Amino acid sequence: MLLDKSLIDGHNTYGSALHQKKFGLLSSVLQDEGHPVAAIVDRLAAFQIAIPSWALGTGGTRFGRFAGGGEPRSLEEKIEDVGLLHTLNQSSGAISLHIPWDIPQNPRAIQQLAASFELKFDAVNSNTFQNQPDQENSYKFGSLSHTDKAVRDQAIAHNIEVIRHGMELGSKSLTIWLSDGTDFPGQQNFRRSFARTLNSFEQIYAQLPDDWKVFIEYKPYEPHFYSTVVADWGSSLLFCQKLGEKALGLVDLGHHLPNTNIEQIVSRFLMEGKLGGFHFNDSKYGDDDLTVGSIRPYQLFLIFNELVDGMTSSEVKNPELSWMIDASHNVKDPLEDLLQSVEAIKIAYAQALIIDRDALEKAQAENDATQAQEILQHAYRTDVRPLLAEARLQAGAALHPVAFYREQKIRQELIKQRGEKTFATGL
Ligand code: PSV
Ligand code: MN
Repeated sequence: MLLDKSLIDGHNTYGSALHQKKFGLLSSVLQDEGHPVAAIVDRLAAFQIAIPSWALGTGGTRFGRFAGGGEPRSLEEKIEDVGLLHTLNQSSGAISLHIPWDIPQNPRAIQQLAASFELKFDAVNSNTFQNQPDQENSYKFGSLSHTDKAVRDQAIAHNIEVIRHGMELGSKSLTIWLSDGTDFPGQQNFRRSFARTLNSFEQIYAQLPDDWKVFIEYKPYEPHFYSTVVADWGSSLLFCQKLGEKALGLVDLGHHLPNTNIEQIVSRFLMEGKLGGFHFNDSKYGDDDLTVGSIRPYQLFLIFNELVDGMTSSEVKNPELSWMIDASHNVKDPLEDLLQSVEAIKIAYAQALIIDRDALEKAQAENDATQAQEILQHAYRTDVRPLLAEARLQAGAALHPVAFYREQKIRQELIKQRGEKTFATGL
């Protein structure tokens, strides 16, 4: 769906006076505190977060799926939806595809379509967690870690095929989430499963183009409930260290056991120059894939504190990161949900940018835990939303993307175009 930009101008003109008042007040306070407001706004405007192709339709659970209307029916429509998001917020300038859910039939045309919305292709994702109808060997007992070489070879070939699809589109990275694991003690030998997986990863790694990276995503459980081959950041880091410099860890916020200190994991990965990127989402209990920032916004802020610290410290040598969302659920309009997720990520980033780092370092040197908390929470409790709105305004996006989406009845329009009962490929 193509949006008439003059509608955005109208929306922005209407909201402009109130925005200027809020932005003016915040700018003057931040400037008094010594923050370079214009530079912060520029950094926020430049920050892009990739949208997962599988989150554009309504998610489901193993008990059911309540599809909404107007879901994208093809890869082309998924790209159009991400284009729409990007037009609304100018912060969603990339899409992350999942193969075989999103096989591009005509890569040139797909690339042109994406370029028409100023979209790039972020990491391509392989899928050896589901059997495909025409597939010879089953992944019931694993894929890259399988005891049977024929199954491993099939899974390796799939990953290489995904790299090929990515190359055709201009993607520069492959994300491997390996669901392999066991459900019962004794089912497999941990050491041998690891060795088989490493060997499979090595064969995939050998096929990576020079300017590509591979992200190794970890997850403690699900679909298997006793053990997972790449269960945690330690296993991911171990594989990455053995594979070489193009292999980097991927942190999916939902892939941790309750109360794990994710910000410390982020710091450790950065310290080793081994952080590849993120799958942002939020959760209360497990891998809930809820809207980013909806449950634990303080944790998200603490993660960004580590990221800003790592990205600005001369001691840290980490490649550029891939910022991606991995969320989807039953009850919200997926496009509204994604707008909220992007906003939450940028809020955490903006808050982390206004932490008084010199003062924090001093408090740490003096073991002043009270002062350290004052400093962090002063930044966290600052309402930075006018900075984000200003960044959007300067970039030509909508001042209030969700409100605009509703004013313009965009979902209703998509339903008119695509129908009430449509089905996006994905989980
Ligand atoms: C697995 O839970 C995961 O986080 C992986 O990133 C998959 O690619 C994605 O969700 C979609 O199933
Ligand atoms: Mn993920």
